[in-house]
Formats: sequence, C-alpha cells, structure tokens
Amino acid sequence: MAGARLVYDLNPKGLVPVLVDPSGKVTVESEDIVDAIAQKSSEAISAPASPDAVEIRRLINQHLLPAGKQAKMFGQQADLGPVLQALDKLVAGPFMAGDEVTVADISAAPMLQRLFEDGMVPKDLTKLHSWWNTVNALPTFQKTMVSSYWWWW
Ligand SMILES: N[C@@H](CCC(=O)N[C@@H](CS)C(=O)NCC(=O)O)C(=O)O
Repeated sequence: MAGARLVYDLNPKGLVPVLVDPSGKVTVESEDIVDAIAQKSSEAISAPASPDAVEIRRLINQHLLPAGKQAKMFGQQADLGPVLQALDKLVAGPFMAGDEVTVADISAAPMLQRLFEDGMVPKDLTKLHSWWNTVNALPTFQKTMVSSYWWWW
C-alpha cells in the first residue's frame, strides 16, 4: 500500500500495538498508548491517578501479566493467586478506582478477561468478580471482544 510504514520503521522491536497520532508522533508500549489516548479523551478516564490506581497498574504490568501467562500457557498458577488477591483488595468498586472507568480498568481488562473466561479467578475474590461483571456488561467493552484473540507479551 502506498505510503504504508512497516511496523519496524515505527517500532524497532517490530511489535504492535503502535500509535501514530495526527502529528506523526509514534508511541509504543500498550500502557503508554493507553495514557496517550486517555490524555486526548473528553472523558475523565485518566484522572485522577489515585495511589491505588497507580498500584493497580503496577501490579498488572509487573505481576499479573507474567503470572497470567504462566497460568494460561503452562498451567502454573503459583504466582497468580497472590496477585489476584492483592488486586481484589484494591478494587474500589464498581470500577477499579471508583465510579468511573479509568486507565486502571483499561490496563486490567485484557488479561483479567482471559482469566475470568477460563475460570481462573477464585470465587472468594468477590470484589474482582463484581468488577468483571460490571466491565463485561459495558457496551464499550463488548465492542472490543473478538471470537479469537491473540496474546501479547
Ligand atoms: N510490552 C509490549 C508487548 C507488545 C507485544 O508483545 N506485541 C505482540 C502482539 S500482541 C507482537 O507484536 N508480536 C509480534 C511478534 O512477536 O513477532 C506492549 O505491551 O505493547
């Protein structure tokens, strides 16, 4: 396609997602892309960054993603329980940081979706289950669902 830029031109690691904004600014890494889009949003999804919301994103990126990968791909769930328990304690409800969808929910949803669909979230983590029921019912979240999805690491 004329004018198309190879992923490698945009991200030397050759990974997606890659965001190119109208000014041509390139952003890589999912979390940075979430923040870049949130800052442009008319909704208040990026504000305010409560300490708990910051901790939720740290737990997701540093612990939930690797633990979820181990559990989903290799059946090793040892690291998954502790991070799910830590997240359950931090859920403000109904969304991660309170009454509104924020970047914490957007960071959390892809991996937690996969874990909930596979029944890997213990029933006694009631705040997380309540969060998932709320998020899963959002028409905006449903629009992101596809019948077969791929992994990112
Ligand atoms: N940490 C990166 C991971 C990106 C990543 O692993 N992307 C996968 C797809 S979801 C990819 O581009 N894989 C292509 C490949 O490995 O060749 C992020 O969160 O953006």
